[in-house]
Amino acid sequence: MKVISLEDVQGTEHDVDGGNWISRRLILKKDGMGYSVHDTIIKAGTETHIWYQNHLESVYCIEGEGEVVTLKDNKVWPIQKDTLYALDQNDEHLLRATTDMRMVCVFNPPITGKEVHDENGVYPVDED
Ligand code: 9YT
Repeated sequence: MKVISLEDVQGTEHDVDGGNWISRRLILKKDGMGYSVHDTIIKAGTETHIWYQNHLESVYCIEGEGEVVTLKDNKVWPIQKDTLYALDQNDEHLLRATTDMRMVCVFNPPITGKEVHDENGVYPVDED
């Protein structure tokens, strides 16, 4: 068994600043769990275009509020503390943070740890 605290990750290469967000990667591909788990802060007032074409992601908001817009239908999904959204269709979306939002994110397949979004809001496929 392992126990990992946020403090263990802060200030390491697995504490990644993506511009609109900061992602602290707690569990990664190297841990062999089949998914990764991140504690992510989305910065207040930001809008981020995201399209994880190679990953499924669940996002559980534990602090703050904002909204997600799914781009295939322009639907607006309010997100607040204690709400989870699941991108089960690899949904292209905009994430807007009204306040700072703290999110627990789970990715399948797991990311390796250092990824930041490319210009299309995508993480690359892991070739291994
Ligand atoms: C909620 C979301 O997708 N934010 C972007 C960062 C990503 N979750 C990550 O790498 O932790």
